Amino acid sequence: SAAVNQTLGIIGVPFGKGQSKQGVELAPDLLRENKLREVLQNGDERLVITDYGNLEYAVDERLLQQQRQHYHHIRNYAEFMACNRALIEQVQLMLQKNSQFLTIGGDHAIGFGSVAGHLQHTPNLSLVWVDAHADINLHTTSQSGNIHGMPVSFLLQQLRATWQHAALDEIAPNCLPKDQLVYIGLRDIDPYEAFILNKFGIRYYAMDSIDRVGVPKIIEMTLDALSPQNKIHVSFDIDALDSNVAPSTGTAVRGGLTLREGISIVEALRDTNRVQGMDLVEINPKLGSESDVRSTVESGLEILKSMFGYRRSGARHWSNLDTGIL
Ligand code: EXY
Ligand code: MN
Ligand code: MN
Ligand code: MN
Repeated sequence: SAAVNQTLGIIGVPFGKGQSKQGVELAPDLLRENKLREVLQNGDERLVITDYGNLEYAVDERLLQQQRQHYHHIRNYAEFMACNRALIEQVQLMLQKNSQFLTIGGDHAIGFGSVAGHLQHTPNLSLVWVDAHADINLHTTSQSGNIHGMPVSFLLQQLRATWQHAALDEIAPNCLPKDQLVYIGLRDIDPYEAFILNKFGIRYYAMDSIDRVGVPKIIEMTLDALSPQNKIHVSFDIDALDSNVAPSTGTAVRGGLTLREGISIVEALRDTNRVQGMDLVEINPKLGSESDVRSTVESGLEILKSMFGYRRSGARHWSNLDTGIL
């Protein structure tokens, strides 16, 4: 069924302090330069796109104090919180004015604010996290100290207590129930992350399950698991794709999704008509050759256009099509 007057808000979040490689903060503007808007629009006049530019934020003394007192052993806690606090507000603003939103990172640390903002607007939300990684470390389990490996732990009721000094109930009181999260594409899970996933019975479809049953079955199981009334948030880490189609990313892992599998996943989710928010994160144009960057950006745009406009089976929305030819 065709969407009627879809409105899409876009926010760029040039945040790269969730990890330590320079360049990921350049992705929002690079995607814009590569015709993000035109690609999403895809000639459909009923899709109204508003680009809200790049998110700005300011660190305050309270966050610096939390960092010094409780979170000094992980990197850039204060910046992370300041950025996500602003993003939580921005997402709610976008959803007041638009039927859908797209958050462009930046690294995956912004997945916290994007989903948390979504949850404040729409408490009955389901989350599909498409990634090579589980991003569910706690500050006490992370080996790297990189917060882009932790955002999911800020979202789940059951893990929130481990961030007890972060005042999460003030900025994002609504959390995600663990049964409304599904991961797809995992292939690099830390030992403590595996422990957490299994302890809470969190549903995850790692690459080996995709090998066994294929994407259509994975999607079927995913949708069976999620509440059918819920809106859906899709957080898409470009490193879910195989590094041959998305090489320019900070924590590439071989053996990932083909571009077709990635597109299939996104198309199937889109066809539920329940996707209300999406993130695309971790594209790093400073990594790899020029052609690596080009193919990574192209893959990212393919994923986005399948979510918001284009159909491989042929567009049915061309309102300005001259049908007088026949
Ligand atoms: N699990 C590793 C860590 O916590 O450092 C690697 C995380 C990579 C996270 C990328 C964004 O998905
Ligand atoms: Mn300490
Ligand atoms: Mn990630
Ligand atoms: Mn990842």
